[in-house]
Amino acid sequence: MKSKPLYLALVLASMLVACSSEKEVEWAVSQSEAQAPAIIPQPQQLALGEVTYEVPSENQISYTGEASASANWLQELLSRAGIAAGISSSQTGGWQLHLSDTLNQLGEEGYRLDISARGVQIQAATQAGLFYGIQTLRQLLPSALESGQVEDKPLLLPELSIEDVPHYSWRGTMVDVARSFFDLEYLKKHVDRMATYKMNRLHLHLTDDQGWRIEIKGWPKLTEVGGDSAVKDGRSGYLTQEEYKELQSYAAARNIIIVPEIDMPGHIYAALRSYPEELNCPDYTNIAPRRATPPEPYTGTTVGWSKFCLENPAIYDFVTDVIREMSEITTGPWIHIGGDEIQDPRYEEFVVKADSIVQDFGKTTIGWEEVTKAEVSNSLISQVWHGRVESVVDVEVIQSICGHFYLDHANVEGQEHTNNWCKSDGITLEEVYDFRSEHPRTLGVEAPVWSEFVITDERMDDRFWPRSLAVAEIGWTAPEKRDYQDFFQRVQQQVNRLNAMGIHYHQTPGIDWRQGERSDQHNDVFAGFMPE
Ligand code: TNX
Repeated sequence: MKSKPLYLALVLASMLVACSSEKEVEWAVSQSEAQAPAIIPQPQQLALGEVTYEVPSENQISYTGEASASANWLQELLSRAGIAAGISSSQTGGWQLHLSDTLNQLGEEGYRLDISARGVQIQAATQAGLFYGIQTLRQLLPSALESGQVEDKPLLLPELSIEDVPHYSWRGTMVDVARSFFDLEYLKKHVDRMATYKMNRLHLHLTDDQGWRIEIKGWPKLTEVGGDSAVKDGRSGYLTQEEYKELQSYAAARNIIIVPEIDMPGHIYAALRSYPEELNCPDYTNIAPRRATPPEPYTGTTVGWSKFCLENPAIYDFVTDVIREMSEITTGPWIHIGGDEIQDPRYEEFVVKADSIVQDFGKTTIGWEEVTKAEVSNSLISQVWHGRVESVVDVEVIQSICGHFYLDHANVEGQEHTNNWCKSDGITLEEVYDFRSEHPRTLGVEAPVWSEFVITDERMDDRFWPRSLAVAEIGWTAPEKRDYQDFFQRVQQQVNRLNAMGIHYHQTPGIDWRQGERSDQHNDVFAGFMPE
């Protein structure tokens, strides 16, 4: 152990002599990371000690309970820091993972992290809690680890004690893969990044007028025909069920649950085009105004003009088959039925039936807030996006209110290729951060990126980052602990990590983005890793 004054003096001295050498400047930066943790999302309680723990050369990870997967994660993190550590289930070892249901006060996802002269201990009641303790530890290590650059010098950790429990259980993002397709590789990257900041729900908007992106074995033309189109200049394609399941396992290992959305009864042209006979009314009266007629694809961006032929009972066979297959391949408890932006006298009847079909397959329904105009079951979860629907049911809500969370809107006023219907001057980092929920039944928050104009991976990165850092903190940190100025400072201290990770973030004005060079590839300490 080094005492703090001595340690500070060393850092300062190295900074003074470092100006001549870039390598030593980096040294000072990463040491100060160890000294002043700038964690996002902000932990609920953090007590910083006086001293710094120097990781010894011999290391051992020990675990209790069913924590062997967590031991694998920690071993991987340490090995990326150049530290070889064995794993044992004894109680000795400088790295201890303690899983026990006597820690129930930490809830489903909370953890305690203690770093002292005796070593590092993470405790939780669940694997998810241990995973998040490890993510916090990761943020205490030099960001260069993300890109695999092990520095040849002792690893220092600050003496501290953290007790941390999330404010909301739902901390999500949504990727619209329907207007423009995003493939398995991109979605895994996105999952890696979400996990770093303790986000836990990935909603996939799988279907819309422009494309159908999930294989349904009983209705193969959905992807053969409907998967082969996209918004103008966008990417077509689809996920096979195998790819969907692979993403789902990859995400589950990182405590992220996939929430699949099949948007119905509107936003459905890709399906109408794939099965024109089965799903349309005679003369296509269900497509109005007629923006496209099967077999033409639709490549525009207008919404609200297509729907199923709701008076045709056969559409319910289709809906049942699709929801059955989605339920079979989905391990999470939810199926999202969309339900937005459509007028029809039979709309409410449809939504009530679709909700009950989802429940028949053992899942819980989510819908965009319009579905609460209908007498749906009280287990349904409403996703609020404009806040104008007067709900006739008392249900839990996910907050995606567009003026804070629609990240397809501009980062700064006038940014090209953005939607602007909700807020014409864009949504700044601070405006995202300022969200506070007044709804007593708020499950949490979710930020969508719609892909009418987001047709490349770089643009998707640009819309999500750094604003997702604000979403992550709103989701995790108690409202009374949130402070924008403090958050902003911590974002500044994440820059070198975002750069090392190769995220194509938006260069939000006011932040100095020049710390380290942005890697030109996806890096993540845990990229591709799966515990045994
Ligand atoms: C509204 S939000 C939509 C989407 C668009 C988005 C563009 C919602 C349920 N519907 O269809 O892509 O605005 O910002």
